[in-house]
Amino acid sequence: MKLELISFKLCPFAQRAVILLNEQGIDFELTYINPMDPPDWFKAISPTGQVPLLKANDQIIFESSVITEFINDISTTDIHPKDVIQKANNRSWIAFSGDMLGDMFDIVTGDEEKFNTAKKALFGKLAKIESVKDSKTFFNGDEFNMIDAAFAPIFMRLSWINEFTNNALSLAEFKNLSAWSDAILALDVVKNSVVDGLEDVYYSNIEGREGHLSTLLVEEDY
Ligand SMILES: N[C@@H](CCC(=O)N[C@@H](CS)C(=O)NCC(=O)O)C(=O)O
Repeated sequence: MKLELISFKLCPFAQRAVILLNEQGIDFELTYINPMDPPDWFKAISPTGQVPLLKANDQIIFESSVITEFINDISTTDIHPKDVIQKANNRSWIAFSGDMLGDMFDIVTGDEEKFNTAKKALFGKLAKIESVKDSKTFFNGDEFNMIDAAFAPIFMRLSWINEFTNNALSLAEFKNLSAWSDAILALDVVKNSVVDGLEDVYYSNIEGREGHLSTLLVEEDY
């Protein structure tokens, strides 16, 4: 099957698909566009105007959660836990994590009031996850599953923000979540899921947005 993933370098939703494709050892072509200024060919094939978009032979698959499930469907190994209740529970938390990316967008772009509201909302969600997470390496235990891939872009961006600021979004109060984040971010499949230098681009993106978060940046040399 010929696969082409249409992506945007900074997109956390597209990053999930890249992690899954690489973890499952599936060959694919990666094409970057800027969804804020999309080329005509993209407008013609995208129902939502959003990335990620997966072209499988000539069919268009959109919505990152559908794309990642499709990638798992065509894989030789199942990246979900076997138990159907545990699998459904994982999918629930994956859906929950989508709203966390919305909070993070407001954190990066918002003025002080919006930043504080979004931070409160994000930390409320993190506390809920901490309450169900145990001390095992990954969400379900020793194996890296789809839910871990779904949280990777969130943890990567939180760690960058903490590095760029005086730990503005520190996870220290969430012991199990912090250890989970460290385990995920240490994996090559996660490190290699973004282009080299994306951290600098993310820093510039925060600066360029001129929101409250940009006033908290402490490093000058990104
Ligand atoms: N629900 C979508 C969200 C994807 C999304 O928000 N993509 C952003 C880039 S990270 C985008 O394409 N934004 C352009 C737009 O909304 O017009 C998914 O999970 O695939």
